[in-house]
Amino acid sequence: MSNLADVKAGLRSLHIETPSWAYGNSGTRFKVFPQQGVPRTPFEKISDAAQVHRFTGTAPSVALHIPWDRVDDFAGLAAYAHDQGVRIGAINSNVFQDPDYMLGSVTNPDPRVRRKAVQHLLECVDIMDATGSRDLKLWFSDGLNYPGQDDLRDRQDRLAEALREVYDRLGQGQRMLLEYKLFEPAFYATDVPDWGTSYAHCVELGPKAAVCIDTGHHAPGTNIEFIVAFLLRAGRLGAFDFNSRFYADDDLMAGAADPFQLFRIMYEIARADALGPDIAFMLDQCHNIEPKIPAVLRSVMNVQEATAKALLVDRDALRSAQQTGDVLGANAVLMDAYNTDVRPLLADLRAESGLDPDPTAAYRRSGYAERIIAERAGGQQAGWGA
Ligand code: LRH
Ligand code: MN
Ligand code: MN
Repeated sequence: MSNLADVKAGLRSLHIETPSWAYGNSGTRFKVFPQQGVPRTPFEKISDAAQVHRFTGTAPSVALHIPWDRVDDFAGLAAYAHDQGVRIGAINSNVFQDPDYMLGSVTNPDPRVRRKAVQHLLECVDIMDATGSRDLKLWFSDGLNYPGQDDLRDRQDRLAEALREVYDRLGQGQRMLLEYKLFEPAFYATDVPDWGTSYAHCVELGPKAAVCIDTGHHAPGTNIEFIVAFLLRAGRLGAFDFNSRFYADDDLMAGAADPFQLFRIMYEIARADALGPDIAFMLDQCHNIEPKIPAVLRSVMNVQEATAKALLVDRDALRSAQQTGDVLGANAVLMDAYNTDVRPLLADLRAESGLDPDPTAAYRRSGYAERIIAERAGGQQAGWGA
């Protein structure tokens, strides 16, 4: 058994960043079902994110997506976040919705479009300067639908050139996180399809570049914890976009589809003593049919539960079973930890920090949900593209 004080210390060091877009309306390409009380502005999104931190004590930052969260005064937005008890986290760029990007952004064959995309990424670094954000998160939808549509290798050259310009603009303490995704919206070839491509570009760029693993961005059956272990060993794991998937990039609540996978991922993090701030543990999910703030609370708690179980793994016993070739014994050590009910432990931890042991019940009692439904009347609710 691991030492309980160590488990609690590990859990206290875990911070989970929530995404501004999780609080807005979202849906599938078939329908967005609007919900009452949804934020209309980036300020209201931050106010919702602050509720998640207020009741969990473990979600102190909120990621922005530009231009969805564009405001005139980003320093003012950061000050507002501070007043609400949170801060601005990663700045996510968006070079996937403007019509100019139909054939790609930074890998587009047209130099004018590439320039426009790079200018957007540079503007995101300006925003980081204003908000005090550490991380620039890049995801490119760039890719091809048909063989022969463009030159695969030229596109890698264009990507490298764009990344270099943006990387060189990063200030002290700022980082670039390069996210990969196997497919969608491109269906034949994606320019950053996998961790290997992202890793290779990061190594070429320098030490401020690291890989972001979005758990929904792999082929079915991919062993994500292997990728985690590999990147940790190489010092290039910068961030997670946690979410769950049953089929593709489903963006469901983290830990909902496969809590065992989340545990295996968090075990590799615990094994590397990497729960601290060097890795950004972010959520990237959309709540299409469930109420948004309670869904984010559930997700944060699911990540905490997976982490608690990972920290409970008896690493000495595991190592000795591994070294003596005790296959079943080693597996049993891992499963014992996974099968532990950690909810009482997390309830204790919350009580020790002056929080309600049940964040969801406390949120429900707070009246916040009723208040935002009453107050957020009129105006345009935020959603993808708003
Ligand atoms: C792409 C992605 C990426 C985007 C977000 C909205 O599928 O995961 O992180 O920024 O969704
Ligand atoms: Mn993502
Ligand atoms: Mn995604």
